[in-house]
Amino acid sequence: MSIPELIKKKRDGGTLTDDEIKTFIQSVTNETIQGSQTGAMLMAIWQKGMINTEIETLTREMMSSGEVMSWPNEWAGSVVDKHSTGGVGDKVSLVLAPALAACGCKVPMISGRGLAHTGGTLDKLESIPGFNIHQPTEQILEILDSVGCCIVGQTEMLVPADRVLYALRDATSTVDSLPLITGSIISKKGAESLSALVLDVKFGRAALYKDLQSAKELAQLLVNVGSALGMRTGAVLSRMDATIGRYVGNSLEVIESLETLKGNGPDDLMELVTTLGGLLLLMTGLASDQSEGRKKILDAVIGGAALSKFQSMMEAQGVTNETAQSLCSAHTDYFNILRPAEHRVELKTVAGGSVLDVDGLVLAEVLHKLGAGRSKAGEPVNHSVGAELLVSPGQEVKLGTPWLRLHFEDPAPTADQISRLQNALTLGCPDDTQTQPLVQELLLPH
Ligand code: IUR
Repeated sequence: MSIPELIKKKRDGGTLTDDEIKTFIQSVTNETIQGSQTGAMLMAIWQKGMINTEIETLTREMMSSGEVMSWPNEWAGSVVDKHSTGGVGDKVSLVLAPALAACGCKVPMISGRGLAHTGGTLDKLESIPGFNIHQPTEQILEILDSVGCCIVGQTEMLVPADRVLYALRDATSTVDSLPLITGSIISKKGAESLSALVLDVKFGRAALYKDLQSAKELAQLLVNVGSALGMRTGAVLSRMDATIGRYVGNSLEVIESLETLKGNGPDDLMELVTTLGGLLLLMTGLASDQSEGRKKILDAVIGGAALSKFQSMMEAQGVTNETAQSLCSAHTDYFNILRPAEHRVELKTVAGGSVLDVDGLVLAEVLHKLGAGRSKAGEPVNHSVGAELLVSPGQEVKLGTPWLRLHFEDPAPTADQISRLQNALTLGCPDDTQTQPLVQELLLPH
């Protein structure tokens, strides 16, 4: 079938055969298809959807469009990774990767950059002087052998079809399609040849999906397709309304991650780290149940083994020994190493009451405008811009209590942005405090 015939078949609601999907993905990879044709096919998929077997084939073909990593036989069963659908203040990977390595896993974590209001693990790590996220495959192997974990960017050779499709999805308003999201996420994890994968699928006002039901639909599809590709795949459905932890912004999130690795982590971050890590240890057989898995991860963090892995990972990825050691020491002055923002301002409460809510989306949107995030792929970010939340839900505050410390440079926040931030804080009566579970549900592998 020709490409126009394939587009017509999907446009009219047909089911593409394995060979037809293969033809489409190969022509994307070889660049023999026109951009307009790819755009039309993406829109046809967005509108008509795909059945499960089509999604599996799409994902498999995308995965095979480039290099598929291979690992030494001794690592069989222990190569793991996690993926998050994106959040505000989401620094889980920075703590989880070294904690898993400390528990005996091999973690070739291939992460992404931030876009719009969501942050990216690679941007966070690049606020550490010298940290190099570009590592060729041979180097990744060496770091996994000596340290057990690395956090790197996608190499040119890994899933080239996704690079093309992702850029065109952005340009054709076809990002929010379940088959296309699944193909994109799982093909990259499949190319890492993982034994086990855990997905943190978020729902809430600061998440890709606002409601639990849609997030669950995506989570189930990701689990099914990941399993079909031979990875033990589980998912966690977690709430994304406020921020994870108290610090948002690249450098600030590195600080909060290091503090967590030193045993001073906030409860919500620790809950996500132990839940996701516990599930992975269960799936690899390194724990006999979820609670043993959680405990092993907790011990690795509290006992300092994860911190020591993080230090070795920094050194293996280009940070000098002196800097890495200093960042990991007990009473470090982080801003001696991480560049501080030129200005700080504290916002004060305009009434008294009990802290009911902080809108993480508003916080992230304002920080994005102040330079902490990017609007288009390839734009630089300002690592120093961010915010520290100075209050926690349920806390009683008086009028004039500092509740947010903003770190900014140029541009400075406008009066309108300050007012948006002030409105992001909801105060009320203590009786109105509602605590909903952060982790709503787990989807275990079949
Ligand atoms: N992250 C990905 O890797 N792919 C996607 O399609 C989305 C997020 I949305």
